[in-house]
Amino acid sequence: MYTQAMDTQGPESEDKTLRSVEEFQLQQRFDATIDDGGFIEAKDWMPENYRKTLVRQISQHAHSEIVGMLPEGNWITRAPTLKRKAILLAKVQDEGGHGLYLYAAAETLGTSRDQLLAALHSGKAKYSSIFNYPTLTWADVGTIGWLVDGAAIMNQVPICRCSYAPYARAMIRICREESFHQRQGFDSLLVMMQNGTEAQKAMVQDAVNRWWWPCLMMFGPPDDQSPNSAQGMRWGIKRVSNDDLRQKFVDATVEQAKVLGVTLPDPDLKWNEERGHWDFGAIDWDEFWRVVNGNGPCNRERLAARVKAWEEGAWVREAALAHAAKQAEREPQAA
Ligand code: FAQ
Repeated sequence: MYTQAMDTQGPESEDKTLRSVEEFQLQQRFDATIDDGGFIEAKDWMPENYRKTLVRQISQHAHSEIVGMLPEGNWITRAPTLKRKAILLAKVQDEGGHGLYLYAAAETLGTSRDQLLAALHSGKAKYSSIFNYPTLTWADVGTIGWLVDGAAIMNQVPICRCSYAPYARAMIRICREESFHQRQGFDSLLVMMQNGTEAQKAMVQDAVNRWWWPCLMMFGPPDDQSPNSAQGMRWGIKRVSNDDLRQKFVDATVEQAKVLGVTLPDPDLKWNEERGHWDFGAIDWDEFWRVVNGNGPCNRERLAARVKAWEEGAWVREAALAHAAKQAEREPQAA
């Protein structure tokens, strides 16, 4: 029960105290759910910073998916066979679908899709650094599947247990599809490495050389330089740290590289018996921040492509709205 003292304090202060006591209880319930490893639904009370953090991360993730359609989309018309073209088309469409699930998950937190996209188009919102690198040859497409989707899965599987249930649910389906993406990329490279000409093998090695380090950067800055990690882990949004995920990715990929017959471009890559992990060389964090801050090889091109697609799609949005308005007009008559 609220205290008697509040009865003597007049309506304004009473409201304030009531609100704070209620809020305190809501916060306690929220903390207990998080501590028990439970899930928060869209209708549940949540602290404002939890909401903001989720909108930030989920929308960045959604933007990454749709900007991520561009580097591979660049090769749809030039895929070497009908089979590879069909696979690539399906993969790029999947990435578009992932963007839509994620925008829908972000919208449940009270931010509209128009607001989210406006932040992307103005350059205010971030998306994954990896999609600011060019796809120079066909081997880049296979390498993106193998390494970029491989890194994405490593990061995304723990998000299937994220404390925000709509995000966790979206991730389950996304991870299943990403796993097909990774396999098709590996398969495409394996065919070239096993049956290809010397020039094709060299093309694969060159692609791996260019994508390896940017892939390691995908996991974000080192833990001790990651401002969002501690709170993200506390809230169960992040389940595994940036550095731990990066290490897991290196450990898994070294073995896959052996099967493919490619060399990973790191002279410091060495098995560490004591740690039970592969040691790897220093990452160029200056390059990472340059790319994140808009100065990577393709940042301007990627953003321009998204803005163009948005502007050229205006008539579709207008037509859909006009159709919905007409239907709404007809419905009462039908009733
Ligand atoms: N690129 O404090 P932290 C895919 C930013 S999907 C750009 O460690 P946090 C599928 C970070 O936002 C790939 N910015 O941040 C696909 C923060 O800035 P802010 C995307 C980055 O959030 C495959 C600042 O640095 N996946 O590939 C990057 O705790 C093939 C400090 O960092 C996701 O988004 C980066 N790489 O951890 C599609 C997964 N790293 O916001 C097409 C969900 C960090 O404070 C083709 N996201 N930053 O201004 C996450 O797991 C996390 O957000 C991290 C970053 C791990 C990315």
